[in-house]
Amino acid sequence: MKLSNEKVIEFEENGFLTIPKFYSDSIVDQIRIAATDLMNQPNLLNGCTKYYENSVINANEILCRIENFIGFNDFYYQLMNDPGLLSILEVLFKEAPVLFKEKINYKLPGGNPFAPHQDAPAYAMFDCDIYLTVMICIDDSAKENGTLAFAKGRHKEGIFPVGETGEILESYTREMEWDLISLRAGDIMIFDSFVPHKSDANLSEYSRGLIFSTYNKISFGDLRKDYYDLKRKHFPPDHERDPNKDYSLNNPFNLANPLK
Ligand SMILES: O=C(O)CCC(=O)C(=O)O
Repeated sequence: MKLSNEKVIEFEENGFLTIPKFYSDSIVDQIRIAATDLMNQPNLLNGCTKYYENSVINANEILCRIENFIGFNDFYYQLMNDPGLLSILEVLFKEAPVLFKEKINYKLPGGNPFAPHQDAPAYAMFDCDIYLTVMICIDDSAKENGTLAFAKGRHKEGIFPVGETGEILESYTREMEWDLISLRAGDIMIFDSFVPHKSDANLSEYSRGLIFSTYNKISFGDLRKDYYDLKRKHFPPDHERDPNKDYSLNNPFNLANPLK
């Protein structure tokens, strides 16, 4: 698929763009099966990383996110390195992209909100100028199940001041106009690392699974392994944690997240 000039302009003006029905129903089925498969994987030392949250509707601990899984799942490796997808990112970057990180946010019923944030401060340990994230909808994503809202056009203002969990200060978010983005399974959205975004809790009975694959420009190098080595050290999954350490505050690897 070739990105039209209108889409490129939309992206430059808003900090994001959407492409409806990027994946066919049969690919969406495969994406969903692979996501369920990962969800059911046991927590292994040095395996893919699972993070949990406390449900907002009952006392349960529920799976929030899986990261660092393409080494364990060839289907997702191919999906995220698909030449058609990479060629779209190349138009936006004006040079070739390389995968930086990947995650699935399952947002199961009871999943928490995400505070308003920009992604750029979460990747500030590297000196890339910008990152692009492709968000793939596994499920329909709407207000009821906690879809994302974006502050259109506010990606042009650099990094906003943040509090101790990495959330943009309320004195700034209050002034922003938030565009709630409803999407269908199979749609994709691409956004840059400076556009502020947030999401509400999932108070519905339907999951809101979204896959996020983030890329940097190849001229900054292939940083994925370095990123995940650092992340494992500073924000390991539960079963690899030091029980005497607090990982929650001022941690770029746990920025504006509801993760435990
Ligand atoms: O999944 C969501 O609701 C929010 C995603 C997000 O902004 C993040 O993971 O940083």
